[in-house]
Amino acid sequence: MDDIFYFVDLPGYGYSKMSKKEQEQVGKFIEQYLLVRKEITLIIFLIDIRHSPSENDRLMYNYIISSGLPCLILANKADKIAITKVDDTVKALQKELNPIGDIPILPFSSERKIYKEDVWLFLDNHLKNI
Ligand SMILES: Nc1nc2c(ncn2[C@@H]2O[C@H](COP(=O)(O)OP(=O)(O)OP(=O)(O)O)[C@@H](O)[C@H]2O)c(=O)[nH]1
Ligand SMILES: [Mg+2]
Repeated sequence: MDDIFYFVDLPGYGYSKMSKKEQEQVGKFIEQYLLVRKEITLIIFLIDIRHSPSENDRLMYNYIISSGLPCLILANKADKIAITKVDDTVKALQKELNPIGDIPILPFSSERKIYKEDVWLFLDNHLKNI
């Protein structure tokens, strides 16, 4: 992005139709990548705003925490719920996943521009402080 930083999209576990063996290989790759790549300054972890964190979400969340890397959680697909419910839903997710509140959760939607602004603000701020 503007020769300043990279977004690196890692494979997820949601929609990917992989065999068990492939999943294991991908898991090892991600583990290695997060361990070896010293330039990583932030993990952006996308979850679905419509559901309580799944078992996989919790595994991934715990893994990210144990990596010690800074993390921003995005509650994605915010366009799929009523706009009036977004703030309370994000608060509920925060309580469920990170009650201490040291890992921020922001609403997001690939479809709605309104949620992008706060994410850019967060990223600007984060990049300024590393
Ligand atoms: N309505 C809506 N649909 C979305 C949003 N984000 C992603 N999707 C849809 O969700 C599906 C999966 O999106 P992907 O971007 O492939 O999800 P992913 O997390 O990268 O999937 P994996 O990497 O395979 O785990 C697609 O059909 C997208 O169009 C969103 O903010 N709103
Ligand atoms: Mg993907």
